[in-house]
Amino acid sequence: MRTRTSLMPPVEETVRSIGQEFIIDGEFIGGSEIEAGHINVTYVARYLQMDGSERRYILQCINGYVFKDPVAVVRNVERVTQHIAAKLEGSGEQYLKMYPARRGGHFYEDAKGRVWRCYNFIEGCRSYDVVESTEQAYEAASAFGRFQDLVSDLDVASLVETIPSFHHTPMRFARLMDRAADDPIERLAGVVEEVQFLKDRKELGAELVSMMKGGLLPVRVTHNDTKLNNVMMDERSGQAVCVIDLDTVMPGLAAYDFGDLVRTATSAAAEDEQDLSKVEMRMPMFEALARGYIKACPSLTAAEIHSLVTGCKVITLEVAIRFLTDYLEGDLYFKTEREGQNLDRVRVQITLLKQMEEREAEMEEIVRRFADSES
Ligand code: ADP
Ligand code: GN1
Ligand code: MG
Repeated sequence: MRTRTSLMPPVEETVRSIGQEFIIDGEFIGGSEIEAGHINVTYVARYLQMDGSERRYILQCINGYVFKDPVAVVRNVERVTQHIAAKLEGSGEQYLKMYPARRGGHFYEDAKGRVWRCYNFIEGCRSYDVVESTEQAYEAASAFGRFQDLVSDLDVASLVETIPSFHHTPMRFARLMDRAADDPIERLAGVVEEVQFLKDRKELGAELVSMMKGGLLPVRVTHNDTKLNNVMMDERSGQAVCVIDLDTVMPGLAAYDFGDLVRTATSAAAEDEQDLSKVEMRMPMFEALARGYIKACPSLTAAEIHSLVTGCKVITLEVAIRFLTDYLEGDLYFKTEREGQNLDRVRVQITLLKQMEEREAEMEEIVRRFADSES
């Protein structure tokens, strides 16, 4: 005899069966996939509550190719979410929390060894892939600055490096050079110009790492993946509500977080835009980001503030290197929907980096102005 649930579409059936592994309230009424994000597989699950209302949860399968130790990722996220919850409990604000699994802990490992976790759904919000206004840029920067401030008293040693050397740009560069040398799937011929552009910036790639090694920049708990679409914004008021995607929260530099935010929240073009004339480093957006970030994170030192513009260039370079490496390796790391998408992403980053280089003095001037007004 066929059960009722086996007639469900495959996605619904997956969501229902994974949802059963967590201690969450209500009766399952539906589920669907969320396409945003390049790394994990993310589902939203809907549950009917006793009082007739509906509650949503996020069920997420941690990418085992990207995170070699997904259980360590869950442990880090436990530490960070508990640290933040202790500060925000009772405030009325929405913050991220993981639900316990029936078999203990905050994760479920399925028969294929994939690790799943369950989060509360941040309600009344949405995330954006492309920034729409300076107000939105300001909100996103305030949210990431505030996040950094909330975890500034969390011991860096209590977190493991979920991806070792994640922002070690010279190591990323070396891997790209290796792939350019062995050209495993014969894609090099089509990207010679891009490889050369990145090669010419080898020294830039080493700047933050050497400042960190020289003790010039403090290592703190950072988010490390501060893309615009990793902050949930209130659908009505437009205010930033909650920072998500905590898988790479680990020891890092403020410049990484500010840099990635600027990379993703200044241009009007999507990260994989094919019409490069749309890619633009818009100074009003940059200004709003610098203002929001510096204001929300008063613990930034003068040296950290001074490193922010370098962070923008280094992170944009680093992400270009990573996209190109993945393209040469056969698109194994970042989710892609079409052939050449990683290469399109590379070209957008290169275009953006060229503009940052041209406008560097202007960017420095803006940062200086906000730093002075906050001190
Ligand atoms: P990835 O690592 O693949 O980027 P994310 O954790 O960023 O995964 O999740 C992908 C998308 O799912 C986000 O951009 C957001 O739109 C949505 N999402 C993730 N977590 C939540 C949440 N707790 N509440 C609401 N939406 C969420
Ligand atoms: C990935 O997970 P997501 O989509 O927020 C990646 C980031 C890259 C970004 C580029 C764990 O971010 O490092 O900057 O894609 N996350 C991981 O869009 O590698
Ligand atoms: Mg994400």
